[in-house]
Amino acid sequence: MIQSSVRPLWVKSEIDPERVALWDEKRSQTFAQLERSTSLLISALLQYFQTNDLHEARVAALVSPSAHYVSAQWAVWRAGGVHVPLCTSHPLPELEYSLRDSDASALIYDFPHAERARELQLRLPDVKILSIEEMLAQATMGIDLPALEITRRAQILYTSGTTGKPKGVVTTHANLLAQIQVLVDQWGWSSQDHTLHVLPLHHTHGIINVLCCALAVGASVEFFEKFDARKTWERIALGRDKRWPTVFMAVPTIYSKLIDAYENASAEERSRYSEAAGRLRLMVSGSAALPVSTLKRWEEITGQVLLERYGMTEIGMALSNPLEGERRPGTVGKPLPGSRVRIVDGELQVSGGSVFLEYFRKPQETAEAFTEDGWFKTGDQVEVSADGYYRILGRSSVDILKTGGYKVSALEIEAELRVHPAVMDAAVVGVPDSEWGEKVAAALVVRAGTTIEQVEQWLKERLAAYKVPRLWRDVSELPRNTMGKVLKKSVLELFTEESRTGASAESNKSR
Ligand code: MLC
Ligand code: AMP
Repeated sequence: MIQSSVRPLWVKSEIDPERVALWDEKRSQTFAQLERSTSLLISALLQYFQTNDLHEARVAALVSPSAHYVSAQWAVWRAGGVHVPLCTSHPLPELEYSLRDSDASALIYDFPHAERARELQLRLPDVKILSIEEMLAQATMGIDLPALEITRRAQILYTSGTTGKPKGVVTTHANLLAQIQVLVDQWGWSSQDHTLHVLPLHHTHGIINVLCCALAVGASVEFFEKFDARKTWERIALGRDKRWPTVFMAVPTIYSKLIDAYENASAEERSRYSEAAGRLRLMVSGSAALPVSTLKRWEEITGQVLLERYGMTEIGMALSNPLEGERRPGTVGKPLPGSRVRIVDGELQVSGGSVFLEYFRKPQETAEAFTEDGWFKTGDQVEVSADGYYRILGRSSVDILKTGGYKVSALEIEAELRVHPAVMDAAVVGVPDSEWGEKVAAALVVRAGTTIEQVEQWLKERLAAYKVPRLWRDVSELPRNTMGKVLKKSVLELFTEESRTGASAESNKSR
């Protein structure tokens, strides 16, 4: 299959170009406007690189949730490149790591991130930094589009694993097509849908399940710069230009924050919110386990039974409760068409067209992630009921945590902490938490004269905010077994003990 227009190949060709595709907090954009800016960016990109095809060169993007984000994404794809979306709130070392690891040739940025882009340029002089506003102003229309086979690499997303630094998950256009098509069909997306987009745009949930599925069918997407519970409720309760949201997707922490904001609202507001939320046609939860108490409370206040599903950056979505039929609390439903699943020693394994190609330039890690007969090993422990509903029991590795829907690696955080000259030893665990799923917690052995606050501040400049521990313990030594291995269960008890007794010593902080 070869794509002929500038639209990605999963965007239906019959969509009326005059339909509104995107809203951000200031303005709207039709599909025709989006295609025009995409064409300009393609022409600018090909001109900068003096080529008629980017041939899978990696082009990173540091762009706010906006029409600019989407036109950059479409342009990189259509010019034959690999899109590497970066997190706009990450500190410099995380951004630098993604640029280096993906061996990016260019970085597209928008105006709010100009300073960041300049700082990155100093660290990476070989990466071309391209202002999206300048590209749009200077480029001219009229380009020969490269022929694009769907087996080409399209996207790299960074995901934490059990080993070291995050790995780049490479998906092809064919993978993306498979991931999008199944959700469009199974969740009944149509051009009449309008979705509020509150998720980050450097992970698969926000990119594929919300943004791409909506645009694929001509539905519209309304971006929020950042999730805010009160703002989201108000937007749900207010039509904008006759647009009422019909679909909403989020991680469990977001539903929990929405419930809190609802409980704190006035009686008049609560009644408006309940009435409006009841009108949406679909509300989905995923990326982490949805507590049954959250599902039940959400149903009480909105009348909506959240559709819970299960997925992973490497495989897209594999299991889902149904659009029609029983959504069983505490389960993630049944295999989606196109995903084959099996359980081996309690672990879920998946194969099918949605499964990624490789970890970028990591053949060994890629080989280790698959069985000999080609099934992807998810690392999730599951069980299945007699009538086929799957339940996620937890991760096989204690070192992979989920906090606010973000996957983080305890080993990555420990390794970074050990770089600090005053940290002699460090152990990181996930402490169960009703709002965040897990809170990242660190037990440290630090040299006298250095405080936990100093280490925390230092870490914030190096790691993404969601990786920085929220709970800390200052200890004289870490619990170890006779072989010298850190006992993570005992480390966890340091924190659960703290929450049981409410004890909070001077140097042991919780937030
Ligand atoms: C922030 N805070 C945290 C925290 N993050 N506390 C504990 N643990 C965390 N992880 C605290 C801050 O310190 C601050 O405290 C307060 O919460 C608000 O901070 P914030 O940065 O404004 O948080 P907020 O924007 O509200 O972030 C919450 C969130 C965000 C849920 C919106 O975490 C988020 O967008 N998560 C989605 C991640 C996602 O898309 N995952 C999908 C991966 S793909 P104070 O005291 O200063 O107020 C995948 C595959 C699949 O998983 O299946 O989908
Ligand atoms: P990521 O690597 O960020 O794509 O996260 C994927 C992981 O999120 C999966 O391996 C699961 O551990 C977890 N996950 C996703 N959806 C669910 C869900 N509905 N319930 C429990 N865990 C989930």
